[in-house]
Amino acid sequence: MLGREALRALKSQRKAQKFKAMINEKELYLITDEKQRLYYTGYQSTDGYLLLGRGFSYFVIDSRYFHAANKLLSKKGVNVILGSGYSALKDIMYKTGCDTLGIDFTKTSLHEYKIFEEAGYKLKDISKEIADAMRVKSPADLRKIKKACKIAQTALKQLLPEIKEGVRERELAASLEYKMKMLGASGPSFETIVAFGANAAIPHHVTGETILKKNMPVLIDFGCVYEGYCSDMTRTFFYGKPDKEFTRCYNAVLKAHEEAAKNITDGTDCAVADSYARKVLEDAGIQDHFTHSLGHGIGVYIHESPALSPRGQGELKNSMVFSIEPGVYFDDKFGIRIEDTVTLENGKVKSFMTYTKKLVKLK
Ligand SMILES: [Mn+2]
Repeated sequence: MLGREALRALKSQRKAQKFKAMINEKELYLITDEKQRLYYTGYQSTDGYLLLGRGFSYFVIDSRYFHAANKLLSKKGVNVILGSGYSALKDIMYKTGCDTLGIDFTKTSLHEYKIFEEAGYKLKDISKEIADAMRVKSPADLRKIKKACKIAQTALKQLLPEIKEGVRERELAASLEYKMKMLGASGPSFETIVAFGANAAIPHHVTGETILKKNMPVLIDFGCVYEGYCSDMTRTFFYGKPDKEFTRCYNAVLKAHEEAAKNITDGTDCAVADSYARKVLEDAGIQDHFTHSLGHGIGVYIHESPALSPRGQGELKNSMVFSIEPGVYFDDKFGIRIEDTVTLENGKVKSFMTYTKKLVKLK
């Protein structure tokens, strides 16, 4: 009987099989990026590379990981080779009669590029193929993302009593990251953003020494990594009593979020998805303050394909995972963003977040 780890690896292997159908004879796709390796093999390592050919695959890994990787992947039909550097790649190219090497140009250094060029291989950029294939998540991927979302939300709830007058942005961020790790995350999925007052008007404010005072918005954008998969979430609280303008803008952003979640379905064009939210903010007369796109894919990377933006390409499909995060920003005043990590299930948006999106006033 297969253990849990082996079953996981088998499922990941199916992804590689699907991907391999696109590969032409004489082509070998090289996957070197750590997160892409994890996505395609289900095996986590800081080194090594995966080679996918038509009907075969190799995983080249050094002695630190060889035994564990071999145990896990060889019974799934992956040829696990002990080695480091690109001499094994050369052997495999020769042995399989391949003359074209598919590499991800966005993940390849000039140094590596020169090595492949000097070896005489025909080179082909496969960055788009890789990113496109990674848009769709397996049930195992979805479970990990769900858990990463659950950890983030639980940590946020635990943080609420600490949002008090006199606290610094930096202190809240550190506490939130500590809580996520205590709850089982390997770490934050990006540097936690805590922004008080006018700092919230900067969409990616650098968390600092600002002290919380009465009547300030508190924007927290954060997430964590669980078994290699990310979560992403933003909530904007108000510490004290918000004025009418803040409340009006908050409700418009909330409505923009809800409209997008309600209307996006299997097959929705990425640019159209963005327009659902933009239209609501237009009706509220604050569309010029929505200065970024509606969302982005989430998986082993915190930001991945597809982009839900006016220039977004492709369609949203079942089992994709992405963020819905409309926001508005008023310089020197305040900013508001409401973000959930969601998936598409049976043509409907299903949020991984259960935490309220309504305006929470803290005191
Ligand atoms: Mn995000």
